[in-house]
Parts: sequence; structure tokens; C-alpha cells
Amino acid sequence: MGRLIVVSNRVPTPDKSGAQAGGLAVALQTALEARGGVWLGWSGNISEDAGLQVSKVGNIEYVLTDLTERDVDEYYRGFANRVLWPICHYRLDLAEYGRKEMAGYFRVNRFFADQLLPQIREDDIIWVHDYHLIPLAAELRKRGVTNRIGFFLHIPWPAPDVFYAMPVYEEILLNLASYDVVGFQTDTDRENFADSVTRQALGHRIDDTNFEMAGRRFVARSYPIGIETDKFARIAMRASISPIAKLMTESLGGKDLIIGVDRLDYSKGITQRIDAFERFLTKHTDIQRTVTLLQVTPKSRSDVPEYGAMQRALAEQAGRVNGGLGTVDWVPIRYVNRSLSRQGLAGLYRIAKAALVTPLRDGMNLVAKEYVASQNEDDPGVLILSRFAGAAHELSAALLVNPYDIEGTGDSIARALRMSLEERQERWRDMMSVLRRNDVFNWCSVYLADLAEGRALHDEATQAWTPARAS
Ligand code: GDG
Repeated sequence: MGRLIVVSNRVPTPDKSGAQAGGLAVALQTALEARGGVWLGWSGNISEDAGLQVSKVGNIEYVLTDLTERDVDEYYRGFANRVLWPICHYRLDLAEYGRKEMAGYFRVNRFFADQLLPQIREDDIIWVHDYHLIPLAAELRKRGVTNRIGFFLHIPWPAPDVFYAMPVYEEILLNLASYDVVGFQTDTDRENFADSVTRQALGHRIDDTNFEMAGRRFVARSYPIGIETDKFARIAMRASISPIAKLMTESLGGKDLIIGVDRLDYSKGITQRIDAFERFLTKHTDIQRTVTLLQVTPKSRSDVPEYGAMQRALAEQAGRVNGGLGTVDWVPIRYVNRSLSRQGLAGLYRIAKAALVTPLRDGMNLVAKEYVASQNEDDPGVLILSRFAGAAHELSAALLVNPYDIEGTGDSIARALRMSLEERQERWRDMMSVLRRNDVFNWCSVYLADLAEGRALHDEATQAWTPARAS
């Protein structure tokens, strides 16, 4: 068995502070440890020094590189986060396309390919993560790499007409043919991808999962990502008696807690959620004062302009609702703009009667899964989940809502708070069995089995090719 090489924009190196790594990092580290391997990516630092920072922990070599200010501006803030991210989340209005940023994106992918090349051994398999690195396999193929290379997209693949709005869509799409396995979160994403390929006759579909494009055959399948279900459940059980959970319970003074946890991002539908909560409060006045919403929203990508503006708008919105409806002894919304510990979060999930997970679009949404795993089976809370989150494909026993329907979401909050214990338990058991069946370790091993064994008829097709430059 060859080694595993993982490439992602950021690399979660083992934390000396002892803080818990997220489920994805743990699963990939477990797979890397088992095979031995390399994890390569950006250090998160900006400098003009292109030297690699290599460290070895157990069986895993972490290879990090700094990027220059120009690289970060064009590749990361520019093309990845102001073109690919908004387009994949259906926000054409926010996509800021520029040739300089597009060129920077491809240049940094060439740079990563150059850094990776000397690390690769003949029988290694390579797993590339997310939208920052779509062209990486094509760059490696140009450098003669014939190893199995897989790609996993953590965010949605949009409907073809939305995707085609991106001026370099053809090049992005053709680049994916250099992978052997292209993984998506849901079948909807995979079908959107398939339609994007076939509607412009850029390639063709051989069967459900096998495709041919740019002279190569490859597999495209959905692999819904999971969490560390059992471990999260254990953490939550212990955390329910932790200081933060106790403090929260005391400060609620007998009121019910509803929780929302999201990185600050326009795709997460936080504005619409606060509107829906306000509508619930003003419409369902009989239970209005029995509940408090805790919205935990750590800042992210603050250097991308849309995110800074959103931070101010949300604080104002929460303040307006609190000012309009709150009383001296009741604050409807508690808005926390910083990160909490994983344990603290798990404890809060467990004491919350409901979670509002209402993204406008989301590849999967792990908060939905973490909330379910954290519940007490004797008295589980209710998950209110957007139909547009990838998680809704598996968690159909949640209360599914359309986040654009403010009144409908508001009514679902009331329904959640009034739901009988039997119904809550039935829904929870249904969701929990899905989460136990497909945890993050299962996700990782199913993907790697496809990548390592090669379901596709790929062997005859590992020929080098150069994607056409978009005019
Ligand atoms: C991308 C896709 C896909 C949040 N606040 C705190 C905190 N978090 C943790 C949550 C959860 C994670 O961050 C967020 O995961 P999501 O899945 O919701 O969202 P993205 O960051 O957008 O991730 C997404 C994911 O990739 C995986 O494929 O599901 O669709 O967009 O784990 O718990 N953690 C701590 N404190 C916080 O305040 N400790």
C-alpha cells in the first residue's frame, strides 16, 4: 500500500495547546498515520520566503509553505473567495471576477504543484481538497505525474447556468478531468456537475459515475462527509455539566435555548434566520418570552470586504430586535462574535431545545450533524434545517425549512418548541442512525477505497493533456 498525500489550502498541524482538532482533520490524520504520508498546504503566513517548513509527527510529514502578499490577494482572497465561493453558493451578485485574480489562482496552483512534485513517490496516492486547488492535478499531470489523484469538493457544485456565469468555467471544468476520482457532498452536486459537463458537450457521461472529458476517464460520485459521531456524543455528555453550560443554564433562568452556530458568512443565512426568529416572537406571543436565541458567529475572512460589512449589519440587526422586543429581564438574542471551545460548544448544543441551521446554500453543514450527535436521547432537541444544506439529504427527519421563507421558518421554531417527546425521539433516532452509519472515518475510507482501487477504466487514459486556455 502506497503512502497518502493530502493537499489542502490550510493544514491543521497538531496543536501544542492540546486543543481538539475538528473531525475532518482527525479523520485525515488517522488515514495518513495508517499509511504514512504527507500533508501539504499553505502555512497561513504571508512572506516573500518560498522555503518549505517541514515537520514530522509520527508517521505524518507536514509540509507548509508561506505565500506572498500578492499570491494571497489574487489566489485566496481574490479568485477562491470572491469568485468560486460566491458562484458555488449561488451568489452571482457577489462574484468579483478579474483576470489578475484568475491568473494568480492558476499561478499559485502551479507553485503548489512545483512544491509537491519532489515529495511524490511512485505508488503514493494524492488527495486534493476543495475549491482553492482545482487545477492542481492538471499541473501535476503536465509535470509527468501518473499517480492516482483524487479531489473532494467541500462546497456545493451549482446548477450549470450559475456555473457558466464564471468567465473561466470551461478551464475550471476541464481541469477536473485530470483527477481519477472527483468527490461531491451530495448527488445533487454530482448531477449539477454532470449537467455542466454534458450541456456544453465538454465531455460525456459513460454511466452514473464514470465520465470522459479532455481525453481522460474519471469517476464522479457523492461522498457525504460525516463527523466523529460517537466521540462528539461523549464530549457533549460530559460538557453538559461543564462551567460554560452551567453558566448558560443559570443565566437562562428557566427559559428555553435555541442555538445557531456559523462561521460569519453570507451563505449561512444568518440575517434571514434573525428575521425568522423575530417573526416567531411577534407571531407566537404566547411562548415569546419562554425562549432565547444564542447565535455564535466567529469572524472569518475579515479581509474580504463582504465579510466586514456583514459583521456590522448582523450586530445592528440583533441590536434592533433586542431593542424593539427585549425587556429589562429578557434579551431575545445573544450574539457572540467569537469562537468558543469545542467542548463548550458541545455542551451548549446539548442544553439547546432546538438548533437553527438555516444556510441559503451549504455543501454539507457539520453543525447540523454535531447538534444531533450532542443530544440526550431521553430528551432530545429539535434540528431545524435548511433544505439547501447538503446535510438535508441525509437528515430528512429534521424539521426542514426554506430559509427564504421567513414566516415558514418562524412557524417551524414554534413547532419545534411545542413538539412532543415521542416525536422528538423518533426524529432524533432516525438522524442518529444515519450519523452512526456514515461518520467521518467511514467517509474517509469509502473515498480512499475508490481512489486507491480505481473503479474507473482509468489506466488506458492517463495520458498527458493540456487544458485549453479560455479566450
Ligand atoms: C465547509 C463547507 C462543509 C463553528 N463555530 C465554532 C466552531 N465551529 C465549527 C463547527 C463545525 C465547523 O466549525 C463549521 O463547519 P460547517 O460544515 O458548518 O462549515 P464550513 O466552515 O463552511 O465548511 C461545509 C464543510 O466544509 C466540511 O466538508 O460541511 O458545507 O462550507 O465543525 O463546530 N468550533 C469551535 N468554536 C466555534 O465558535 N470550536
